[in-house]
Amino acid sequence: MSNAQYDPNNVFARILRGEIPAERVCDSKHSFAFYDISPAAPVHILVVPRGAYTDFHDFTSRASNDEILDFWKLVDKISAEHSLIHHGFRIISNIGPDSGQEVPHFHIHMLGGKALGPLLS
Ligand code: DGP
Repeated sequence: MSNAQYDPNNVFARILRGEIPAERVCDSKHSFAFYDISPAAPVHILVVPRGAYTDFHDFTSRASNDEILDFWKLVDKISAEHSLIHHGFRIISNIGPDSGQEVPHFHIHMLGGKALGPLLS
């Protein structure tokens, strides 16, 4: 996906603008983390950049180094503060149509809180 296709009214853009509520986990200068509305594991956190990026490729190719570092540092901070790092956890990002990406604003899923089993089971 290219940024030309970015929909400024996608649900995560609306959460970032405060137009619809979300259960905040934590945030940083360039990134925001909140709980998934339909959790697939006991801990299911979504992390998004504040900037308008459609997916992982769009983010990685267009975001500044500061934004990219801020994003992954926040992921690491959450993994430590939510005890995910001690027992293990999974990071997933759906990218484009074949992945089933529903929300066209780059995000990662942080899943944990139980033994997750094989990825494709
Ligand atoms: P994906 O398929 O990777 O685009 O996953 C989108 C996720 O976003 C999905 O797990 C459900 C979650 N989600 C969708 N709408 C909302 C919402 O309004 N609030 C929150 N917190 N999560 C949402």
